[in-house]
Amino acid sequence: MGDESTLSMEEKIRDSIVNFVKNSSANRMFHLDGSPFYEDPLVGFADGRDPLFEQFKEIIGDYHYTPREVMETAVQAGDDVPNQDLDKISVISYILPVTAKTRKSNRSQRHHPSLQWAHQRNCGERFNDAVRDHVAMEVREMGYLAVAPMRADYFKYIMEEGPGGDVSSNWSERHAAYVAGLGTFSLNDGFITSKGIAMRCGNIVTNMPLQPSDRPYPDHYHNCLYYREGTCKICIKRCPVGAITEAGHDKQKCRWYLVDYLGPMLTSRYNCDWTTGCGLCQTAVPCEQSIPPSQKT
Ligand code: B12
Ligand code: SF4
Ligand code: SF4
Repeated sequence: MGDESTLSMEEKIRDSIVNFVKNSSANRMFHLDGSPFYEDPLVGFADGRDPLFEQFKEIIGDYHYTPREVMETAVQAGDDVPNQDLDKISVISYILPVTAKTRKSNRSQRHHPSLQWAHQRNCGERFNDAVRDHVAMEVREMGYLAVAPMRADYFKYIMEEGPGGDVSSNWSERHAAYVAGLGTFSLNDGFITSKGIAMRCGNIVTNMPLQPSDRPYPDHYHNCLYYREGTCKICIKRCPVGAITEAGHDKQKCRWYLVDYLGPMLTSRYNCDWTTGCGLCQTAVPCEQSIPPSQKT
């Protein structure tokens, strides 16, 4: 971190996110031992007019917002910041890596998440909301529009009925993280970053001009060993309900297990009413904490 006056906008934003995650008293497992939910974040920037955002209307669905639509909605809503110019649009993207302690606690699990993982999924996501709000507020204080799409009242989940129906949303934070060069997707659908797959993430869309980060990966599956070299597939064995196969991730099966089965089950096991995930495909796998090295000898 450098002298505040000589820092670029990108460095200021990166420092602000890193410092907030490092120092916030909300980044604490307050129901357990008070240790952090997340380690030092990764931060990247995307050009909001990158053609990939338009392609996501095909890849994800026409309901998926582009950064331009996010900004236009903010202007139409009468946002009163001084700079309403939409010539430049940027997406700030960050990754919150789950701590080594929580990851370790989930590695030996076979059916349901550890208490630490469940706490991280539920209350850690409330901290993630605080990060989204903090960054949006800082950028607005610098005089620019700033919206965290997941905090907007129009954010919604898309649930298609029936077998094979898609489970999606109108703003995918991982797709924006891909455009910002922070990682790639994988066989189990999880997003693998340089700090691994065990993470949560967030985005803020702004009209502040920011230099886009490099996208170092040749395709959107590169960090997964199965897609890169046909090896691994360890996440298939980790999934307790068979939601992962060589054909990919069955979101309906996964969602049923996480929401309909684990929700009530954890209430009786851990005496809490948390929204949870099992995260077994994110732990005890070669991509848990880094981009996995080749398994070919
Ligand atoms: C709906 C949702 C779910 C659904 C569906 C997940 C899904 N894959 O979409 C269910 C309930 C199953 C779910 C489960 C979990 N979730 Co969830 N979920 C979301 C949510 C709210 C929206 C996801 C979304 O919009 N998906 C859109 C669809 C289209 O994405 P997709 O199908 O995976 O995308 C594929 C295609 O687009 C394809 N693709 C095809 N062509 C191309 C071309 C290009 C160029 C690109 C880039 C991609 C691409 O690549 C992708 C992978 O195959 C996000 C938060 C958010 N707003 O982003 C969190 C989020 C994805 N979940 C997260 C987590 C942590 C989990 C769980 C681990 C639960 C837990 N905490 O323990 C499990 C993991 C399941 C898994 N193996 O992925 C994290 C991501 C963690 C990670 N490493 O990826 C997110 C981002 C929450 C957050 N803010 O941090 N989740
Ligand atoms: S466990 Fe292996 S196959 Fe599964 S997502 Fe990670 S690298 Fe890919
Ligand atoms: S989150 Fe759990 S149920 Fe869903 S795919 Fe991963 S291991 Fe399977």
